[in-house]
Amino acid sequence: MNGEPDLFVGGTWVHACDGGTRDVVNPADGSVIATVDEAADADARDAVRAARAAFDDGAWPATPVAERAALLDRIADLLQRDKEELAVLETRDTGKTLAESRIDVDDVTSVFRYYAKLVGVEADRVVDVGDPTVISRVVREPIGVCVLIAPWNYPLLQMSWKIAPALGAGCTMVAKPSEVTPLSTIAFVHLLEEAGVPPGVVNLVQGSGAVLGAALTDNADVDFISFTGGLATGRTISRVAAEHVTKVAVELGGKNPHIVFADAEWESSVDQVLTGVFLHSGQVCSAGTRLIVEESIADDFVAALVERAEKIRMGDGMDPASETGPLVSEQHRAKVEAHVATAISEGAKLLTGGSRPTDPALAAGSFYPPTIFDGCDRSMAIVREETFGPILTVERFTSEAEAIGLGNDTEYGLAAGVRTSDAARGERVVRALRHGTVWLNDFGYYTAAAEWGGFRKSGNGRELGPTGLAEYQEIKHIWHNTAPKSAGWFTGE
Ligand code: TXE
Repeated sequence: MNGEPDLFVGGTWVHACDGGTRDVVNPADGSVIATVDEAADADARDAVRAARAAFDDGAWPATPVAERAALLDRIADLLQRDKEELAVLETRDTGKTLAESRIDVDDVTSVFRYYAKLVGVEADRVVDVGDPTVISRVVREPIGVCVLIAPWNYPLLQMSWKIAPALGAGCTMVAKPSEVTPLSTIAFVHLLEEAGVPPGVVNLVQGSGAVLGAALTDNADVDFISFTGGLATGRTISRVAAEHVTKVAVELGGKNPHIVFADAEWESSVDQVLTGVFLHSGQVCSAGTRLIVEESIADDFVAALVERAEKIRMGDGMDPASETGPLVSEQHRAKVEAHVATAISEGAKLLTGGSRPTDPALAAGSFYPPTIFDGCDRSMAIVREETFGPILTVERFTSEAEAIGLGNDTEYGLAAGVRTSDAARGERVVRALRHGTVWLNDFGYYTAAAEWGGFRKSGNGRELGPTGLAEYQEIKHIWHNTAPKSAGWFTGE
């Protein structure tokens, strides 16, 4: 960063082989906050080779579980020691508020602590095969060389959801953060080095997916790819990896319904629908972007939302008065604006927002205000496609079956919320929704111990929880006969 090498290959910090660099921009004011090395294809290939060598010839895959767990705990300690520094980097790079970045570092810490405990207790399985001379065991082994590709909305958090279980399982890896937001990951890899991660176990390259994609994903030396990002990229990676039959887990965002029944508790429902969609300016894969509200309360509910949305304070994430920051980049704001224009042309009724803020203090940043559209339906792109911005659409229903139908009427399936004071109905609806996480009378929360991932086009595989560790493990069945004897099938006569 700023002259220091930023690529970490085989335990050494190096510059890009072709001298490439990229300016990193603070989206709150458009200023360049750092210049980092931008890897070339050859750098990514070196990184995969280093990870391969560390897996095939290094000690890490067979390091005792207790040592791996101790390393994860040390990483958690260092995260807390450097919490403020990491949070500031994250805020300046992504635009999110400092309060949110601090929460991210705490969450990341809890993920390392969780896997530090879990790797020690996940036991092998002994299977009874009906023959007392046979000891049959099912054991878990590290899957091998992992490529970890993260997006820009939660750079440190998304990468840690991958690195923690990968390290815990005994894998080696190449991490590639988004080229838009590499800073916290670079700082984090310095922490991993300090914590004692052996050379070659974690390698880091940053740069454009288009340039590095082939080396990282179309590569027979890679055993597993964990990707979080957009649907189009997830499809490409899955297709390319299939050529090598490489295992892939992808988390590809969502178009998440938040269903509000007329009997829902009013204050918390208004508040959480608002937070669920406008937190981090809607740049959240599980953002509740589709409000599906019972007709009898819809007008009043939407009016209350508009009133609250117009009071949200936008500003630089470093300013404690800011409740939400800018979009991550000018390029991303252009995408959001294009979606809004299409929504208006398709007949959605704009209630608030819908154009850049006029406050001169926000003019240099890529800010976009909370925006609400009423009168929406599935024929509209704004209801079907992920915008990844502060846009809420409103659809109405009159029966429970209709609410469930609308909630499932999406090609995605990452997350959903249901709000009702009728417990039996709550249970019926959460079970009927085809989404990876469903919140009942709450929204947006997760824990390291519970799986996270999508149904349908929101992806496959899971992060967090025991399944998040299992993704990084191969399963081996060991059949051991303690009293060897002939099979007796071919008689030899
Ligand atoms: O994502 P990309 P983008 C959605 C959101 C957003 C859209 C596009 O709707 O507007 O995706 O965002 C790397 N081989 N989400 O273009 O391209 C890339 O460098 C290997 C949802 O920023 O998918 C980055 O590190 N890697 C999401 C990562 O993929 C490649 C969070 C994600 O970038 C690659 C972010 C390739 N061919 C955006 N091409 C979520 N699920 O939370 C790109 N990359």
